[in-house]
Amino acid sequence: MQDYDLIIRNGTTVTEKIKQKQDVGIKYGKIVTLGEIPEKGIREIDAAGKLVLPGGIDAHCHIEQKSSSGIMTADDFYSGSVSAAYGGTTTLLPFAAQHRGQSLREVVDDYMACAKPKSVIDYGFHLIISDASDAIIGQELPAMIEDGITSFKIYMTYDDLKLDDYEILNVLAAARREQAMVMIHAENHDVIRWITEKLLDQGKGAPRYHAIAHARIAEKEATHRAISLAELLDTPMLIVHVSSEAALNEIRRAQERGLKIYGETCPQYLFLTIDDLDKDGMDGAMFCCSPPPRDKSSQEAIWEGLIDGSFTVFSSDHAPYRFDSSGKLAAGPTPTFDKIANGVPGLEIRMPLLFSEGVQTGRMDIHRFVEVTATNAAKTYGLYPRKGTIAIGSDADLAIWDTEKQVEITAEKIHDNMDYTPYEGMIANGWPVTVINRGRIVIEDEELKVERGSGEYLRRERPEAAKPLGKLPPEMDPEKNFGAEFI
Ligand code: DUC
Ligand code: ZN
Ligand code: ZN
Repeated sequence: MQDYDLIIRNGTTVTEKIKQKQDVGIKYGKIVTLGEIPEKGIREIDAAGKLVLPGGIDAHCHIEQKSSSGIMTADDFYSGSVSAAYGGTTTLLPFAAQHRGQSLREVVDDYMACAKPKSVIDYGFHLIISDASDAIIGQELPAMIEDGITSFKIYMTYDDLKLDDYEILNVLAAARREQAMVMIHAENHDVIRWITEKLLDQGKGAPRYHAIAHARIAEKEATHRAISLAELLDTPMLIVHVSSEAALNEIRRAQERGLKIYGETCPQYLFLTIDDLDKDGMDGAMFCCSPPPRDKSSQEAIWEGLIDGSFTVFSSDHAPYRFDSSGKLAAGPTPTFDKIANGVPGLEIRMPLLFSEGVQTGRMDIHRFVEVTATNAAKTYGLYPRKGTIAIGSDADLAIWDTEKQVEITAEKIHDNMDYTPYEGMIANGWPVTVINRGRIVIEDEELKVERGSGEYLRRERPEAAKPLGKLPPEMDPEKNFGAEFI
């Protein structure tokens, strides 16, 4: 005879593979029974007519993070986690960002001090590595990975973040040894710098020129180069925030050749275009992010990649800078595009907009939706099967979706700390009405039900997805050409 803290009755559960009408029994924060449950629970929820999906994992978001040019995101761990929860997300993986000269331990300790008292849902950290010195890569990084921070992001652009190819190789070799997942921002820095200079010389500084400077070819070239470096050292890699068909095709080609190359895309590449950057006055600044939204045909290509399995994860890349002097307009009321903080918010709308425009329109299979919003992130970042699925023994992280509920997206309704949303006026058909994290009801009846700081830190496993193939290209054969193991 089981006793239950919570039973969700009569709902239809959906995982990456199975859709089934069944009850979910929860005890001590875990799923303990799936099927018909005769006993009573201390608390019961009737989910008749609703879908019960795994809580979302947002594997790319910037929360309480200072940009490399010193601008603070508008959301801290409280407002960020609350907003994510309202949109059906139960796990966050934001970035503990190293600025050059900082030790990784210090960065992580400081970030933990931000997150612990505030987050209302569970969270882990990726690192951002901007200093690829021997001490960082050789000693500090392995120690952090050993401690459960088993993924990190590196950049090929931005003056204060970018690594050159030599440094990237050093980082990849370390990731391979440690079985950590490398995430990479792939844009060619010098192409962007060159076009930017020419545009500014011609007096073309309006927000729309941001999208011209961040040319598709800069993204394609860097994606190709990043994949080549990863192939050289047989190191798995995930290309973040892919915006264009050309970059997507580089990823597809690598996957077809059997490489462990993964791709991520985000709402801004499905729902926004370059026309949004061309709004009156400075309004286009609200849509400036990198890479930028492209044209309609790119949108279509990105949708295809998400549906056909080319992309592994769908993340928000929430990078919230308010439309005022604390954020987008920090460099003055009419900055040129190169001085506008890069990023758009998206924590809360990530899943509802994809559900509405993908699943409800019949374009995207519901299992694929679950995969890209939750399961694959858990697998890619060492959280599976604790997170990202509905299975006995997994954390009870669930979102109960009312497929009939229509929500008009407005900045006023969204629970982040932003003064705008790029998706103002869009209608989401379907919304997660009850959100549960480790068995705790976080959102119910449009209200937050948990305390600040009640989310838990997640120490992560080394991801299976980050395991090298074990097959180096012939010229890198250590036996033949080097005489010893060298990476
Ligand atoms: N890269 C990100 O990952 N997020 C926001 C801006 C950027 O360049
Ligand atoms: Zn980036
Ligand atoms: Zn980002």
